[in-house]
Amino acid sequence: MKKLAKVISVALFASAVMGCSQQATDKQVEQAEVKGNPLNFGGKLRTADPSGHVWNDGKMYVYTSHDEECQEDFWMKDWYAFSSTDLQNWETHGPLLSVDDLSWADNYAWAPDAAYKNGKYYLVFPAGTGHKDRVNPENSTKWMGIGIAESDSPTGPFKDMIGGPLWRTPYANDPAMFIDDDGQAYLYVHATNTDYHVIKMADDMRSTVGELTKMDMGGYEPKMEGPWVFKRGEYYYFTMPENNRVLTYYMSKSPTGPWEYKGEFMEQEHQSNNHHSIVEYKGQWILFYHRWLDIDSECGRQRHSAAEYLYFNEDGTIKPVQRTEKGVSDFAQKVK
Ligand code: FUB
Repeated sequence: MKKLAKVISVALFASAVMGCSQQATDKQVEQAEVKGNPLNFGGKLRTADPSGHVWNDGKMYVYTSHDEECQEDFWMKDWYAFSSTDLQNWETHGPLLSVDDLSWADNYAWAPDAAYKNGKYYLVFPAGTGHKDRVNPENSTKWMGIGIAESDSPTGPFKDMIGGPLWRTPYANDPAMFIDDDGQAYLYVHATNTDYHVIKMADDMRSTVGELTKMDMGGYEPKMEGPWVFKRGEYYYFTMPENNRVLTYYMSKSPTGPWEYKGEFMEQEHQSNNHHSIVEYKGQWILFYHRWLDIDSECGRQRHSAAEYLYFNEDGTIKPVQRTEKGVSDFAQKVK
């Protein structure tokens, strides 16, 4: 009898332990399921500078630059895209284009943007040549310009349409293409002595029209990178990584200003650069950006694309956004 009691208590103990560990496993699965950031693009690709777009097929596409493992001084070679309908499960497309496909550049495949016009998809990209001498800047040979490539598909292959940059001077990168409701495409860039400028694109998207024109920024023009312009209701938003780190913005009733500065909506992290895009998908506004995280890395923090919901106040101003692990992992439930 004593023996039987012992067997029963061992069995009960074992089943209790198994129950607990099953609960722990369920919890881990649950936690794993809600983790949305960094975006799970699969594989070991490191991505940065995410540019989100929703095209006619109803999917979200994110166009990114691609960080080489432990790369030297942002020497980057190609661009990728990722598509999803729930912002949690992503399909990888690419490389869409590489600097090897260009006759005029061999490096610096930096922050891309994309556009859809006249039934064609466009990849707008910065690329360049030479090297930056950080010790003796006067010896630098680095140059960058903006290219434009075309495809019948949002995922390429993209072909360099003009076989050269849109212009050679000024040095420029970080293009942002905004197409207004009337179909006019505007190009904003980060350029030498030409930040806060805008230029119109020709209807065939193969050239620019007129000059780079300085916009009225209301008297506040800090150092910037990576502009991103979008429209919501009656307002246009000119957003940027101020000092290349803190996400800040201006508002206007026109895509060319005058702009009114509204301040910060995402603070900096790790004293490192950020680069973002903002897009509405299925009624939710989404902020794509990148984080510097040490994930399976041999050289410390590297860049990874991430996403958060973006909310607005009644007057159209943007609410501050926190970086989260959850990100937009519950998007499918949210928009059900
Ligand atoms: O990814 C290369 C460069 O770093 C981008 O063009 C900048 O905006 C910064 O993110």
